[in-house]
Amino acid sequence: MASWTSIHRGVYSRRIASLHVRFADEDVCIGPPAARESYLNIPRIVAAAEITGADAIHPGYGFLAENAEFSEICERSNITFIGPTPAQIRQMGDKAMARQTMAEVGVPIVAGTDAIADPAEALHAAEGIGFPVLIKAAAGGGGKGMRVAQDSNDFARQFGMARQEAAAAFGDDSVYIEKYLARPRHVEFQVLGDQHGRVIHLGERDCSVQRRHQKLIEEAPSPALSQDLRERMGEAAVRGAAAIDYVGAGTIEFLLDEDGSFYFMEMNTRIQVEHPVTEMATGFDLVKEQIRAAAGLPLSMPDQPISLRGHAIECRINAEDPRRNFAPSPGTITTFHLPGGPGVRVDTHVYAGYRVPPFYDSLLGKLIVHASTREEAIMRMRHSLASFVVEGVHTTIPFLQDVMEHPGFVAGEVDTKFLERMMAERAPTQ
Ligand code: MV4
Repeated sequence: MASWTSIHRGVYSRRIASLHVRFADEDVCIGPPAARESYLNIPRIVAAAEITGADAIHPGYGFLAENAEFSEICERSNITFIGPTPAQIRQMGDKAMARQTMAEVGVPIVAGTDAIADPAEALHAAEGIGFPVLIKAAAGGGGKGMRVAQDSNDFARQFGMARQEAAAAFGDDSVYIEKYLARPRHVEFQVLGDQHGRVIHLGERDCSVQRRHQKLIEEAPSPALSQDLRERMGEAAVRGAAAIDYVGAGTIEFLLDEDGSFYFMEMNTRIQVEHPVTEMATGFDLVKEQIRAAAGLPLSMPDQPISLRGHAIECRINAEDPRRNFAPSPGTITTFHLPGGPGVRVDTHVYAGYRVPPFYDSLLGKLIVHASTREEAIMRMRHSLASFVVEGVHTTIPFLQDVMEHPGFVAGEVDTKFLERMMAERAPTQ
């Protein structure tokens, strides 16, 4: 077992490799399976580019995609990093600094603080904001290193824990405080910038259906936005990205409160797993735009607001057992039958005979459907999930089918607590 970049030369069997490796003209072994020794090992990735004479690296959406040092080393090695500059990655990687940057250009942020170290000062700030508050790691993101403090008695303990967890997870104990919103939606805007000073947005995705900060289902447009709100949020997203002269594909994540207020949460300086729903609903190829931007070409969209057409939904198909608390289910896939038909897209790296390794994220593929209305998209998704056959490993398909039948999902009434509620409803029958 070894790890490959999609350029490979070599002595290793390609028979069991991922599809992108099998389709590649060349491939290079970059080390053993442990990510730290391969996919996260910067010298090995740069060496693979040098061996093959690659002039650019697309970092994907994991591993080194938001690593400023990696983008800097690429730059210094005369390899184009297909993504933003090291400075842009850094400015958004520090979540407390990102909040400040957004506030300066008038993007709404949740009531809160800058990075704060002194417990007494922090308690005073929390009392000013009003409980409950959320203590977040400045170096965090995606839900890591977050603690809720319910009241002032609880605060010192949660503040201490948050700092400890942040230090352990990120080697940086900086934290900041925000007012805790109880049931927000996760609504994120796709932005694109080029090297000629143009920054645009391509509408939003609703990613409220999450479990333990892992997204399971994403859709575009969000069933929660009016056209007026979409325009105001989109304008804020562009203002935020333009504030750092952003180049490439990025995402501005917002929390959308029950009363229709929206607040900047964080910016992801990479293409995201869920980008296909935006591609389906806009008709644009986001990876092509990333490559154009990195090459210094202008974005290819005409100079007019981009509208979302119809409705797109993505389901993430993971090798996990939903009946065993989503435990990873590695092993050999024996049957792999894909759904098809109009408005159906599957992005995957696997096939029958492929062995799902136990070392990485359990994503097997993404099933994306597009239709003229949300109702039709849901029907198309139900039919596609029913004709998606995976044998040999457990998958999240049956669980996704249950979500597609849930009255709350069908009504578009999803927030970040939706799955928790749905699983509590089901618990007695399991
Ligand atoms: C919040 C919040 C409520 N209030 N911030 C989770 C991931 C990280 N990016 C920030 N997160 C949250 N920040 C305030 N002020 C609730 C969450 C949150 C959440 C956000 C989006 C999607 C799912 C979530 C699940 C739990 C908590």
